[in-house]
Amino acid sequence: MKLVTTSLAALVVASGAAQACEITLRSSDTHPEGYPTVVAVEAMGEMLEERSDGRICVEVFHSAQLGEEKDTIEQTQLGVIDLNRVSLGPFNNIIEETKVFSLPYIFRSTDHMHAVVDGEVGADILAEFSNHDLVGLAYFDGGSRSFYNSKKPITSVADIEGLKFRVMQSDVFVDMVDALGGNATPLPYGEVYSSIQTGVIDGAENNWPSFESSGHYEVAGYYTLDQHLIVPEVLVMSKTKMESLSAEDQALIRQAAKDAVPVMRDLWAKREKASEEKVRAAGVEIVDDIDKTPFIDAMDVVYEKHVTSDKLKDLVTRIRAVE
Ligand code: GTR
Repeated sequence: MKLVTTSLAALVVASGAAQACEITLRSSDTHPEGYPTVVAVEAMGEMLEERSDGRICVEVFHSAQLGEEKDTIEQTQLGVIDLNRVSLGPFNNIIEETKVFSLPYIFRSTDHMHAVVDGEVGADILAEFSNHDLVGLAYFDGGSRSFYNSKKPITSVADIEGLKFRVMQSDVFVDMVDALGGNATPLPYGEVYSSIQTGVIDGAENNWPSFESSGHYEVAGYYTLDQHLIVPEVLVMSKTKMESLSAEDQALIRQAAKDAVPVMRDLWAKREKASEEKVRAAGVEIVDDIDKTPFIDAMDVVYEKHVTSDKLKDLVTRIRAVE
């Protein structure tokens, strides 16, 4: 009996080895292991592996192992990286249409953002990636972003005056901080912690999970929930890589990416709460009763500067019309 069990186990191992991945998609993420975006792409990989009988696998390189977002986007366009989970922000200077999702206060809530990205506008913007050597596969959550800094609690727009904030590498965000009276410094995510620590910048802006997982809360003890941005994130694929695969495999990848979205949303909601608890417990001073109206009003200049073409104007109108 023992013999049979052993040989069965050996058979399972052997067949596992025989079905080694024929295609391994290398995927980039700036976030650490266990972060919702990382886990969601791993979940997508598990679905793909199962549905392709072990032929297609995904290997997630977390913690910016493959580089900072701006560089990994270029590498994905070149086909050096196969999959990339990134914020839409760093795409703004490359794919104009993505700007509309990076406009301050464009989304009324996370539910509104979900309704937009899950609908026609979301599909239209995802389709734009194919004009830039990429395939847009799915939208992930990026929560709402707010300002944090090492100097003082921000209780009104006036408090932002003269403070230096890191922003993602997009002109929209530079203009957003300028419009509030602050100074914007576009920097890669990985440089934010040390830049705050050494006083090169006073702060940055992000959502609860990023503020927490990056450790920025350790060096920036004031967080004001002005929620100026809800920027969706995207999972993109190299177009060259996608087109090198059979139609069946392409469909499997698209479907697995879609199926990873609810997994992601569930993980995100849980992590937002856990990160908030951790940051509050660490003693960060949180301003959560800020009057957002003056912040919203100050953004008119950002819209005037960036929403100039009929195409973008139309997209903004369509986003606002979504219930
Ligand atoms: C995070 C986002 C990352 C990255 C980062 C940043 O919220 O998930 O993709 O864009 O912000 O500020 O650079």
